[in-house]
Amino acid sequence: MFQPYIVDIHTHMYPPTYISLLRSRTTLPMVRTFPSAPEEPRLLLLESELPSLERALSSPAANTSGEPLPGRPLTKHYTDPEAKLAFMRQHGITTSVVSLANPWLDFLEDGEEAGKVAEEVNREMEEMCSKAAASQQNREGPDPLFFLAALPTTAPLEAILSLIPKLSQYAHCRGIILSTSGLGPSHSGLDDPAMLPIFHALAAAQLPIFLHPHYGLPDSVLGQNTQSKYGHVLPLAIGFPVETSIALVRMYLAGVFDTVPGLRVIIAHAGGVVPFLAGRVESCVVHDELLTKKFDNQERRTLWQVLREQVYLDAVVYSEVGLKAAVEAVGGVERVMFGTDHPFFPPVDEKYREGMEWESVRLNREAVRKTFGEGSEEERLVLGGNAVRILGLGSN
Ligand code: 5CU
Repeated sequence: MFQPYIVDIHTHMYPPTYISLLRSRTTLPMVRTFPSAPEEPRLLLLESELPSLERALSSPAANTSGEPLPGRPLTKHYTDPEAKLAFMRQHGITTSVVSLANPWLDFLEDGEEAGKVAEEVNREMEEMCSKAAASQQNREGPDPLFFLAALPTTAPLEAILSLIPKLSQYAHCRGIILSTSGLGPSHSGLDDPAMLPIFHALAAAQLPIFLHPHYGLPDSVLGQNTQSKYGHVLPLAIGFPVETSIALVRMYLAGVFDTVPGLRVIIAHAGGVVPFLAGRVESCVVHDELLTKKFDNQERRTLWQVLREQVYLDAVVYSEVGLKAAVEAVGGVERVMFGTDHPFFPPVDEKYREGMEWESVRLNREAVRKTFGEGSEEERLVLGGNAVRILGLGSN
């Protein structure tokens, strides 16, 4: 049977420093328990979870309405490296490139604290990767774990810039994870010119950005109380990928990719809606008075060109239609890499959590198999070959 080398480039954890921080908080993001389930800490991350938090707090004795408790269970998969490695073994994943999960350090208003937490989190990530490598010394091929570092986006610019070159000293760091928020607490976005020195520094250090959503879409679009009516479906399936798509297009329109040609960006969730809508973006640009003046249209690289030259996509889209669009958008299978989004999307039924294949992984793995053909060179590339090449996993 075909046994490919599988690399998971979209997989998260919360290291000890970060979890203690979440446990100490009473506003989002936070870890908290509820009287109806005191033994089950819950992880609360998203704005859309707030109405259900308020309801749970106003009738604390029981969860009488049948509505699930807010957030998601904080399972050991979020915190325990052994659980990550067991999940990998269970799903035939040979190497994982782990990143801090959302909302990273965006919420830390004290920039000095953000800087310290970033250093600790990144150090803990490296320690985890090194320990895993040491425990599997005799294996062939890349180490089991690598990581994408966290940046303290609310810290002063100089502090961020001084941290970036240090990341390359970590043997297992292969890039950074970044939200769409931009610098500071004001959500100025990634098209803010203040981001440019950071993009230059990342390009110089050859550290790609893994661009990941957290903020989604406002209630005016998702509807009030989306959580109690439709659970997490709208924020996660639509809000997240649309958020990332807008961030990428803002970077493109601001000329970030031309200003920093060495910048490389991996877009979560197969590029969101960009593969489907890039043509519409292009059409809007050439019909826009402001933008045609801003770009000299003779010189302008199209969004399609930028996608093919500076952008990679993960394959976390769960369907052949989405995967085919992703491959087309970036100009070939060589720029698409498998991922799972673990530990998010566990099987809902408690009794299936241990030892069973996760439906979320099965769906993604099956989409890759069906799109490229089992045992094909394309499948081999998407499942692992591309990640080893693009992220330099073969050496450390
Ligand atoms: O289930 C969720 O809320 C999430 C999340 O917050 N982040 C993520 O990467 N996937 C799912």
